[in-house]
Amino acid sequence: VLVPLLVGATATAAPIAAPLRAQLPAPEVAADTGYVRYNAMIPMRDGVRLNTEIFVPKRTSGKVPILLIRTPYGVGPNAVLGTQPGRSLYELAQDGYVFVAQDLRGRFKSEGQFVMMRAPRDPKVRNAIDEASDAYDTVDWLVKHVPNNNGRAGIFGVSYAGWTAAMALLDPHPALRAASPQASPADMFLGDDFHHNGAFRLSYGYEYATMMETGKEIEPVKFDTYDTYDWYLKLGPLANATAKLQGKLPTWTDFSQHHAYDEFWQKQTIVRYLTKPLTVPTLNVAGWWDQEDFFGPFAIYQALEKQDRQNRNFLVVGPWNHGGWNRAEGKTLGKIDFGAATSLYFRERIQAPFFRCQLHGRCDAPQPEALVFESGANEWRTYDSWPPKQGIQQRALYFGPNGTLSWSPPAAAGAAGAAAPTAMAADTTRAFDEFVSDPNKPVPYRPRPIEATYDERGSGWGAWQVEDQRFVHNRPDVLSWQTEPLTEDVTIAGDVLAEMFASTTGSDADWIVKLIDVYPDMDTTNVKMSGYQLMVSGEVFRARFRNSFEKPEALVPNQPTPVRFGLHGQAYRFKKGHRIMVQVQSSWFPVIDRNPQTFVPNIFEAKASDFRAAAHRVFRSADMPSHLTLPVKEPFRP
Ligand code: PG9
Repeated sequence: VLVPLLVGATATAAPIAAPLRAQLPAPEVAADTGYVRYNAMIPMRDGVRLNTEIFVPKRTSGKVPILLIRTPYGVGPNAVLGTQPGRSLYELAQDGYVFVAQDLRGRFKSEGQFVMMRAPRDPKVRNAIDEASDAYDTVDWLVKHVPNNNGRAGIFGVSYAGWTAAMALLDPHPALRAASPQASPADMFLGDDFHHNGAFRLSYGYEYATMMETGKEIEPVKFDTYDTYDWYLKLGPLANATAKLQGKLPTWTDFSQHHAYDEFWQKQTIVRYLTKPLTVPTLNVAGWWDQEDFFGPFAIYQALEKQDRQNRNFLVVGPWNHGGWNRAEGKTLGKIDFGAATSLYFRERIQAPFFRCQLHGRCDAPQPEALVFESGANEWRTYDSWPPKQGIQQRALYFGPNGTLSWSPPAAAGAAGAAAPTAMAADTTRAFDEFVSDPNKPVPYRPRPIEATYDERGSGWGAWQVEDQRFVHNRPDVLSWQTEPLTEDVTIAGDVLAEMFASTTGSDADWIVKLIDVYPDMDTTNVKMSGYQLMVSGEVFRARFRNSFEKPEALVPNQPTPVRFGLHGQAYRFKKGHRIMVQVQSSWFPVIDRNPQTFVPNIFEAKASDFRAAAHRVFRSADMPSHLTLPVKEPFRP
């Protein structure tokens, strides 16, 4: 329910310094929110004005800091309703802030042109702009014009707004005293929304570009097919979408032209620019099951860490999906129960104290370097680095015969002392598992129907990464290996790595590897969860990029090739009685576009006839021991 705003200044409006009064439009008072609302078109250095909603608390005993969100999703006059009980700003509001929300260039009521993930400006070009300069100019204006502010500002936000918060760190205004980039993307080719390891995120890329670039406001795609798995399959090669869109979506045109990690993607990547000593205390936030931007927060945290001489850079990771820490209590995600209200904990005990300390100067206990939620154990843990170094063993978990998974490497075949083959030539004597991957019958990434990402009737998108993987287990095109039930808990903390040897009869392939916690066959603690297959980490790798993301290369048919990639970090406890499972497959449709499996220079130009079934092998011999490397916490008794 939206609260109507009363128009007109009242006696409760905060006093404004006389010379500035003329520059601010008349305030409007939101009847029962406790804030006075101002709207301002704030001028940037190039003259473009950005629509900004400013909410000044009516009852404060002194001056208060400013908290700024810069977003492409529309700010509206009701943004301050987020301060109501149960909403995401409630805990912050208890300390007293001027809340400010701003439309990015070209979005909603702001002037100028929107450019998706606008690359940082060239400092040599006079009056050049980017999100860092827009943040700077905004903070500068706010501290000079907003009534009752204490001269300190913080910037925060989730995802796109998290990225604008991170961008503000490239050229921070002296009044910017705290930042919290939350689920911020960092690299749209290597990770995050648009590609993972070079594999194109088709459904997300298509639906997001349409939603953002059809007009200045949000316009979700209107599908004529409810199950978008069918819609995307019927669409056929990506070239059909390019033809349909007729160049109307600049971001799609960029996808189709920049199919490898070229200058276009590289110059967008924020981490390249985070090269100055960090002056602004920064709280980086991520969710272990973030379906959109999981790569970014770690990449940004790590880049800032290199510049952090005074211990101002912090990391928080909870059991959340994209932005889940801002929604409700965070006790569950999909069917997974974390035993406590983790989102509420974050807002009350981490985020509010962080800004209180940096902006109000009232500090409680110091913020730990890395505060991460260990799912499975369902407890918060602190570390003095991430990934942690002490008390961690890197242990390989090997794929074995008959679907087994073990901590021991495969034994050499044949008589003891037989020379191991050295060349990676075609060799049928090695042990392997095989499946046929058919791009015309791709494996769905979540149970169908796959509703549109932003379907207003609800979508399984937000929790797809915690779906029970039994929906694909034992499909003929999904391999799996699992341990015996564990006799002790196994806890991991750090980065998970897939190190496989694989071949295809085709000349290109995608490899998807999933690390899974298999609940007990009969789980007496919660019988309905018996046998549940929870994906703990998972990632895709497009084999054409195995040697270089800049220069894709065809695979040699039938030749075993090393495939090595990260499944990202995790902090997870596999409990006694559970099993650890690995699944490997070659499609994740339609979140990942179909690999034609026939090498073509640009998959956006592949023809229908290029999409061909191929036999894929994963080797598990002594000389090609495919495995995952897990950061296992001590004590570890396999
Ligand atoms: N994941 C969204 C996004 C961020 C940046 C670029 C493109 C998409 C978001 O939730 O804002």
